[in-house]
Amino acid sequence: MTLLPRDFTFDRRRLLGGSLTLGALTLLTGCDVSDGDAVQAALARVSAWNDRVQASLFGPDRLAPTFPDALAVKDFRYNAWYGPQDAPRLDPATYRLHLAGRIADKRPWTVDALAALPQVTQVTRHVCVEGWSMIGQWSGTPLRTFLERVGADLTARYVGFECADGYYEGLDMPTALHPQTLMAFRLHGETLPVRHGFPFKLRVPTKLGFKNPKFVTTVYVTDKQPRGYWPDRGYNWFSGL
Ligand SMILES: Nc1nc2c(c(=O)[nH]1)N[C@H]1C(S)=C(S)[C@@H](COP(=O)(O)O)O[C@H]1N2
Ligand SMILES: [Mo]
Repeated sequence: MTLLPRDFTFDRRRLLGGSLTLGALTLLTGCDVSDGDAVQAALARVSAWNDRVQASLFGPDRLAPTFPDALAVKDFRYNAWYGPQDAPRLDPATYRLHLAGRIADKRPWTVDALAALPQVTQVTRHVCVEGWSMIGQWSGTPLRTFLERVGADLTARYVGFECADGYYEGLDMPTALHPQTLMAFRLHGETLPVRHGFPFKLRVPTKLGFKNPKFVTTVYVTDKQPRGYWPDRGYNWFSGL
């Protein structure tokens, strides 16, 4: 397949996301920009439209670019709405990953059991909506392998995640089953550092950084679109790259 140059992403996002002026919005939606609720409702409709267009533009099998190991940054940048010293410190002895929703075997998983799953390594670019990106090397288990192992209903529409810091996110099932979507246990060959999400983060290279939840404590399968921490604060839910 041909990989599109990165500029394409930004042009497309500008086209789909940022190019509507208030005047155009008024024309499109017929609402007055001084009417706050109507503007919010109209923006929500444009955002939902964005999600639908993106879902149809990004085939579920489209692969994110991968890079040589030498380009992976060792001291990976940290991000959350709080400082790294406040990142939740999950105890590997007592940690359990809880399973909920449309999953046949809901027995909780220990860190050791997770670590025994088959793992792959990939070098991909993480793109944060705040304006930085970085190439990293993550190792872990394809989420698909895990979902199959626990008897998740793969015909359901979404997989949701809850995190130890109160963060929450969700993926559409095609993205959850995408071959590059990993439960990442290692960063640059080492156990995932606390600030980067120990014991694991979802590494989703076809999505913006905020759709990569860290410190995951619950995975659930559902037909109802899971809410997301940043989507609840105005970002697009789909946020494909
Ligand atoms: N639990 C949790 N996951 C999270 C976040 C967070 O604040 N809490 N921030 C998201 C955002 S916006 C980014 S850019 C990445 C940052 O991951 P990193 O610290 O490993 O670079 O984590 C994502 N996942
Ligand atoms: Mo981010």
